[in-house]
Formats: sequence, C-alpha cells, structure tokens
Amino acid sequence: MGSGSPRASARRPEPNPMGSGSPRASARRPEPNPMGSGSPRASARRPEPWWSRAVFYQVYPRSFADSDGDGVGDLDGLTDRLDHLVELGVDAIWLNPVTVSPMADHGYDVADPRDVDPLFGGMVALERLIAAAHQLGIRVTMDVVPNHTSSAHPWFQAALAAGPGGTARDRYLFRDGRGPDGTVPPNNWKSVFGGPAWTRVVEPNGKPGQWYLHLFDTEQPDLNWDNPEVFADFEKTLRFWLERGVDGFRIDVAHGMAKPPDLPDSPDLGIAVLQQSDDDPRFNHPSVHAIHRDIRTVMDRYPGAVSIGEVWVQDNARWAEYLRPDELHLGFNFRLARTDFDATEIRDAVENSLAAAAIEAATPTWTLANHDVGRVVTRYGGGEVGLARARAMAMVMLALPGVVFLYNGQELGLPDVELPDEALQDPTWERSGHTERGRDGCRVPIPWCGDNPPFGFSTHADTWLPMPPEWAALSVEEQSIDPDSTLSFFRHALQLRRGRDEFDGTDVQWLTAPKDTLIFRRGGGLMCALNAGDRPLALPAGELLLASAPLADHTLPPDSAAWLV
Ligand code: TEU
Repeated sequence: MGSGSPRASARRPEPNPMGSGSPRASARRPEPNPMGSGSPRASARRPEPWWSRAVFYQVYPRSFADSDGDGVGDLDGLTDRLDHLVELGVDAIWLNPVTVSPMADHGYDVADPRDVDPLFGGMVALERLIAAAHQLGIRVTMDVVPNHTSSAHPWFQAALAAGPGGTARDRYLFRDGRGPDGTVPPNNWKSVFGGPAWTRVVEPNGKPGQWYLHLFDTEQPDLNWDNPEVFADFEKTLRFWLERGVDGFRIDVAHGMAKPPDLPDSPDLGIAVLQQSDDDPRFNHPSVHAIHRDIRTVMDRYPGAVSIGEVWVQDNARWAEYLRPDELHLGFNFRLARTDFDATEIRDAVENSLAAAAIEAATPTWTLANHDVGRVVTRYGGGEVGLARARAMAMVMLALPGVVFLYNGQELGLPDVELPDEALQDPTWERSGHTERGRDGCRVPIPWCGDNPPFGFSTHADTWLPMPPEWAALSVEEQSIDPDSTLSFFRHALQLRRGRDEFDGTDVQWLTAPKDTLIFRRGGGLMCALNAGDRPLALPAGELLLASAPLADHTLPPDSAAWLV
C-alpha cells in the first residue's frame, strides 16, 4: 500500500496483502493501487489478486446513512461514514444498485444503467465516494443487473410503443398468449416474488395483446440475451463504470439471463416464493456460460477488476462451472446462509463450499447474511442466543480461507425487524397476496448514534423503514465505547484475520471434536473451535487469540467460538 495512504500508515500496521500491480488502477488513482509483488503471502509464481482473501462489506445504500434528510440513505451519507469501514477494517465495498431506477425493487429495476439515481446523489456523489474510498485504501464494487431492466427503461418503453413483431420487442421476451384470445400466459412460470412471471400488455391499438416475461416484478422485464444488442449494451455499462474507477461488479442473478429455447412449461416443483431449485428451468440454462465468457473478456481488459456472481445453484459441479478460468472471478456460495446452527450441518456446508470451489481451483467465498436472506441473529433464534451464535459463526466464517462478505449491520449484531404491514415495501408482499412478508425486515436503516430513532441515520424522523427504539443500545457510537460490544469484537476479529500469518494457507483440516462441536486448523496454524452444543467444550492446547464469549478455564461455553494458535 502506498506509504501516503492515511489508512495504511495510521491505522494499518500490517498492510493487507495484495496481488500484482494494476496498470489500470495506477493510471487513474492518486495513490497507486495497494498491490505489489512484495506481498509476503503472494506465491512466487503467481501473485494473488487483491480480492483473494478480502473482506467485502455490503452497503445497502437506502439504509446506510442519509446526508440530505429525505429519510433514505445516499452516497454522500456513505462517503461521510467511510471511517466506520476503516475502523472495521474491510477491504472493499459492495454497493447494492445505485443506478437510475423507479425503485420498484429498490434499484434492481434499472432504467439507466450508466447514471446514478438522484435519490442517491447522482453521478457526482458516486465519483466522490470512489475517490474518498480509494484514498482510504477501500475498493468499490457495484451491482450490475444484466437479467432484466426496469419497465421504465427506454428500450422497454420503445418495445411497448412499437407493437408486436418489431425489432424493439426482440430485446425482451414478448410472446403471444395461449388460448383462443391469448388470455392464458405463454407458459406456467411463476415470478420469484410470487404470482405469474408474465404480464399482458395493452397494444398501441388499445387492445390487450402480447405478454412479456419477468422472473421478478412486473416492473422488471427480462432481457432477451439471444439478441446481440443486449450484450453490446451491457459491455458498454461494464466499461463505463470501470473507466470511472469502479473496482468490480457483483453480477445480479448471474445464473439467469439465458432461457431455454421455446420457454417450455415448468414441471410443478412446488418452489416457494423467493426460492429456486436446480431443476428450475427459469435459471441456470447452460447457454448462460457463453455470456459469462463474453463478460470475462471485457473484465480482462481491466486488470485487478473483479466479477462476483450471484449464483443460486446448489449442485457443486454446476456451480463451479461459473468459476471456470474464463468466466467469473468469484461466485457467491450461499450454503452457510442456509445452514442452521448445527455443527454437523455447518461442517457439511463448509466442506461442500470448499469442494465446489476446488473443482475449478476458485477462491472460496462465505456469506451468512445479505439484503435478501435476512440477518444472522434472527436466523439463529434471535435475542441473546441468536446474537451469541451470530458472533460465533462470524468467527467460523472469518477463519476460513477465501473471501468473506459482511452485510451492513452484521457488525452491530442487528436482528431482523418485525415491521407493521403498512411499512412493508418489498414487492414480494403484494405479489404473494400478503402471504410472504418479504425482505424489508433485514433492510432497516443503521443506527449510528443518539438515544432515539433515527439514531443519526437521517435528520428526518420518518425514515423509509421505521427504526426500532431499542436500537439505541446497538448504535455504532454506543458500541464503539464498549470493548465487549459486537462491533468491538468484529473490529478485533478483522484485525487479527488481516494481520496474522496463522490465517495463511488454503487448506482446512478437521480435528477430532466432541459431538455438536467442531474444530478445524488452517495451514498457517490457526485453530477455530465452535461449540454448537449445550455443554462446555474443553479447548485444545494453544494460545487464545479471540473468543466470541468469555471463557472459563480454557473451556468454550455453548453458542460460542474461539481462535487459538
Ligand atoms: O436476487 C435474485 C434472487 O433470485 C433472489 O430473490 C433469491 O431468489 C432469493 O434471495 C433467495 O432467498 C437478486 C437480488 O439480490 C434481489 O435483491 C433482487 O430483488 C433480485 O435479484 C431481482 O433483481
């Protein structure tokens, strides 16, 4: 890292090991890209890329910090709060969509992929964020949404206006309906958010006409990736952001995009709202890989830039196909996010995730929470127990080789919030006929300081989702002064992970451990023990680096974890 970086010199005694120098980054950044072949951990043959053991911090921009007092978070709010990320010790931000959008799915409905929505502060605010983050040695990756656009996108508006048969409709998946009057949707697919995946349009002549496919909300029409214009435009989008200094992308629904020819009916798989399965014809069609190869060709022109796919595929072999050397750099693996607090299941999930990545010699990735799957504390039972388990599992995740994703608020131990019906905004709530509450509960704004909502998140009392009064105790300010807080714990854990050689190596060796517990050892010498049972676990001999709960006589209480060397 450049010696002039305030973060490196003042706060980071042990610079994060990075890979080889990037011509792209050094050309455009005041500070040279914090890389360098001098990394002690980079292999002699091939230096590790910067992201190979990075901690990514996911910022849900609506909920992070509001700078202009409208009750919705924005990019200047994030820029103002970057110190929090420096203190936490993360390497990169993953920014959920900030591009121009009517916000039917809070930005995943993109009307202009190459501009920033005024709600988030417009293009200048993103430029300020990128400059400030880079100055602090933090990289910025952003969401891109190739599977669909917003129905407000000019292409879709043109498709509606053009009527059937024209080239404008060929950028999307328009089809005639079935039945005598075309009143039956072209196939039986369901939307991931509930209800049919097809909506019928009113044609320019005022009559009901064709249907269009939308795997998500009605306002998110799926693009036709067989049309070469679609990739050409996506390439433009990737280059546009890379040229502006973005360090990479999280590719939304990276297993979508390609659809089976003729869009056949789906067998009734009984798939619930917000779920997918490997037999599901809506996703993971083999021709998606040609798209990823094309994307990689673009990425390779920008050395150091990373592509991270959202790949909801269970089968290891099929998941790994996305990580072939000419496809994605990284793929989200969601196994841990779907695993209960059960030692056997956790070990299975870890082994499976490692095995999946190993198929293509890819870097493993670990996720416990995000803006879709909910918060860890709640998933593990809520309250004190849920929090204890969330801290313990964070230690397991941070002890594993590869890349870790933290979801904003995870470092504060925030739970999901039970919101009143009238506050709900996720399209899932309406589309499921009010049977599925959707994902709003894990998207409530972050408490920064003070005794009452909005806790420094905004100057506006009416935040876009209401904040619970009891979050006063969970604010960043409150937790910063408490050495035993979850925030202090995360800061310490990330500092150790970044600075200690014992976290080196790519292997995970399982040691003998009593029922309902697990112990593994890393090549560098780190041992991680997890007690998911109900009796204390006697720890193996070694020096204690960190524990998620107080120890008594070198024994680990239930619902906790420890690192030893
Ligand atoms: O999610 C894709 C997706 O398929 C998820 O809805 C998934 O089924 C669910 O989270 C499993 O629990 C991405 C974004 O992450 C999500 O926020 C968007 O709503 C969606 O794409 C549409 O763009």
